[in-house]
This record gives sequence, C-alpha cells and structure tokens, in this order.
Amino acid sequence: MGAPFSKISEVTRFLTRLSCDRLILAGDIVDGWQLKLIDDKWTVRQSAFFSAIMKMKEAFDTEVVYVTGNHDDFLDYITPCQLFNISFINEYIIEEEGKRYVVIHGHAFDSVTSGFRWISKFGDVAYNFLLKFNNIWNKAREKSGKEKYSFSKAIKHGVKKAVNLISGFESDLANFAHSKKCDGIICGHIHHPEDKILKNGIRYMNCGDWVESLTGLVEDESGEWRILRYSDLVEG
Ligand SMILES: [Mn+2]
Repeated sequence: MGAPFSKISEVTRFLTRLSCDRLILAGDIVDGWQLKLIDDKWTVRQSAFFSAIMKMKEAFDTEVVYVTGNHDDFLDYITPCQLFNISFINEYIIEEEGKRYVVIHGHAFDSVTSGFRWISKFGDVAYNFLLKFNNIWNKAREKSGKEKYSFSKAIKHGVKKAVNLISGFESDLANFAHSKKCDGIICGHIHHPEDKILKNGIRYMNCGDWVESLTGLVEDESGEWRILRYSDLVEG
C-alpha cells in the first residue's frame, strides 16, 4: 500500500477467495517510504484490503500475523504487539505437522537494504521509474501489436541475482533457519517466488509479491506447501 504499482485490487480479490486458519502477511504491506515520498492518500482500495482481512477474521476466525519488512519498518517501534487483534512481529515460527518454519521478511539478510539504506532507497526510486517507463513502453508495443515486456522484472531479477551472489542471501537464510532449529524458512523481500531445498536440507520458500508476480504461499490441511498464483485462483 502506497507503492504506485502495487496490485492492491488483485490481492484483495485473492484474499476474498481464500479461507484459512492463519494468514501471515510477510512484510512490506504498507510502504512507509512511498507514503512519505509521494504523500499518497488512503484510498478506497486500501480500505477494501483491510476490510477483506477483517471479514476473513470474522467468517473463519482467522488468526492474522503481520511480520514487518523494510518498507514498513516504522512498525518496528511498536513490535511485538497486538493491535486490532493482529499480531505485529519481526519473526514468526510456524509449527505444523512436525515441521518448524521460521517466517521473516528477509531484508535483514540483504546486505544492500540492511547495510546501505540510502542506496536501497535510491533503488526504490529507480525501480518505480522503471515500472513507469515499462508502462509507457508497453503501450507503444501494444499499439504496434507486440507482446508486453517486463523490463523491470528482467532488471530486478538481474539485480537481485547479483545481490544473492554478493551477500549469499539464501545461504544466510538457510543458516539462520538451521540455527533456529527449523526445517525451513519463509520470506519475501526479493520479489521472486521460490520453493526449493537449500543446504542442510533447509526448505526455502519465498512468497513473491503483489507488484509483479502476484503470488502467495499456502499450506493445505496435510501440511503441504505450495506457491499459489493469482491467476490460478481468480482466473483459473
Ligand atoms: Mn522488502
């Protein structure tokens, strides 16, 4: 919320199609940096997102956990706490079906965002600029009957790959999960949905984002985890 290219209507629709015992929001839900930068107004769509969560709580008695990220780090002043019957926390442990998973946003293991916050902020401005440029570019491509191109996705994938190489993001996360005696780690932050096994047999799951990938992670009754796409649930 607050980021100019977030797919807020899509995530709201996604949530209204789901029923779950527990909903974990893995950080960067409210973009405090963008809200500060562009002085965005609280819109009807943003209210609809929160009311979808509240309806879920009422209808299914869903437990809601909000794990803070780097864009909503203004919440770090108050975490851990309970507000509106939602737990705000930096790190959350899931224990289900004999498995332990630690949920964090992941920014603490990204040396670019945790070590050099101003570089990251610059990256954020650049990212939004690229998305804007990509929209204009695609309008022109559409007119000439060409397929849409995700410029920012290509660049971001490249940049994040570099970040991975430099900081060993995933391997640090695996070490962290291991130190927490967990079987796996669940995070977000790098905008790339993933489900794979890392060293020490640690399962690494990334929920992706609601800017481009439009994905979430779901655990079914038997404890099986998978990536669920907006297109699977809403259009499929
Ligand atoms: Mn983040």
